[in-house]
Amino acid sequence: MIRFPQDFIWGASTASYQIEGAWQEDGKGPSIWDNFCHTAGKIADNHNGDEACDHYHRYPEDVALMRDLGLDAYRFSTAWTRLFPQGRGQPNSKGCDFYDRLIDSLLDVGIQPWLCFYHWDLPQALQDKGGWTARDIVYWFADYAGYVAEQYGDRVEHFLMLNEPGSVAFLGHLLGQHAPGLSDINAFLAATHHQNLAQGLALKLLRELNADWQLGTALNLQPAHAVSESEEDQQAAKLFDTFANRNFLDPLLLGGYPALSQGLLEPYVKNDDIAAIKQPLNFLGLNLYTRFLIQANSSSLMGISQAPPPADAELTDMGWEVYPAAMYEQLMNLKEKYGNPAVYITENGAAFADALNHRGQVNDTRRIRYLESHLAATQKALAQGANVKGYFVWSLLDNFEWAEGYHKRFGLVYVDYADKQRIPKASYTWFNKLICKGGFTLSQLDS
Ligand code: GCO
Repeated sequence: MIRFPQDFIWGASTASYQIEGAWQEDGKGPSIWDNFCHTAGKIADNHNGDEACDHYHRYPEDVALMRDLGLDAYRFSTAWTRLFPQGRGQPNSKGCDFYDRLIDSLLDVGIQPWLCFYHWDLPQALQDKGGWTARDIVYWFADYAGYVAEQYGDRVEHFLMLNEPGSVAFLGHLLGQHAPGLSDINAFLAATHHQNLAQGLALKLLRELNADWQLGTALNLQPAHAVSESEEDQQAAKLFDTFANRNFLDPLLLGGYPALSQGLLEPYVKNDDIAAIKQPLNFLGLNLYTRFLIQANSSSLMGISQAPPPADAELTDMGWEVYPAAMYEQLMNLKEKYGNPAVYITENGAAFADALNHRGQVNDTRRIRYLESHLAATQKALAQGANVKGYFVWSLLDNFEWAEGYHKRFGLVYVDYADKQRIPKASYTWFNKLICKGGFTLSQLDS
């Protein structure tokens, strides 16, 4: 039996734009994702989050699903433009009321609300002023986070500043695959530094507002492995790890950018920015799905590119290699090189081509096997002293998977997007049993 500590926190994660829908309801303003999706050709089959899972109206049903799942905690994000339609200025009371209702519903069934201030849906009005490339955003974000914390901090104890600033910088400002759809090295570097700085200001402000709040942030930290032993590929992997992982980990936990990136980031770093970024955390959120194989590639923007997984690798529906050792590797890396901070795995899960069988059920044995293998790797790191305090599966519900639209299903609960019906999958039942038992025995599941 693979067991976890009695006080280990079991949760599930979602994000506002991916599940809420109601994109214009009750005074909500447009976000960059609303506009990105409404731009033809950006998203698979021009899908968008206008309705998503309609969580805005169906949250009571979703909270009941969380209750029956036996969750200790639920990680969600607030939509900045539901609270501040123009990003700043007068708060929108109806938007605020939604999160009041959601939080109260969670507390009513004994589930801890874990609130993330930012899961990518920046107000378009702030993007029009430069968004993450404008240094003033650090103040706009801190003001927003301070307001939200004061609004809900009487009932919410755990706050996450950002979700995956690395993805925002890379996908949204360098590769152009995510909103705001920029492909510019300077935008990438500015977004990297300004998110770090905004996070630091918000952490400092919240710490001053209430020393009892548990403050953290969620970083995507996929290990980067060189595709070959060649010097070029080894260097490429180191460069990728620097810009995707260490540029967010090191200033926050070690108090400085890695040597490889200092020169490029230097134009954006002013005065005592580094000291402002390095703020004490109560926990670090780790979002981990796979590893990346990296190769040198002279024709690509930074001379590096991702290599395809090994021919014999098992892949998820996203084309990501199923590589549970990445979880062990990253948890031990945080233990050995970053002071063994308290870590909650705030995202881990997999997309598979889930379909209803003739009995209207989803027998997602591949997802169960994926979760088991990654939890076994987690438990192995725990047993070797990694300070892992909890695990949030991505995701509670199938939802809008960014550029892939609704084609990729990560949920423990299947969503029929035609009528928004929720159907718990076999992995939902499996996760409930795991939570009840505090562990699991590796299933002898057929594939
Ligand atoms: C991320 C985001 C989630 C994704 C999930 C699957 O980690 O990219 O936090 O919004 O949906 O990771 O890609």
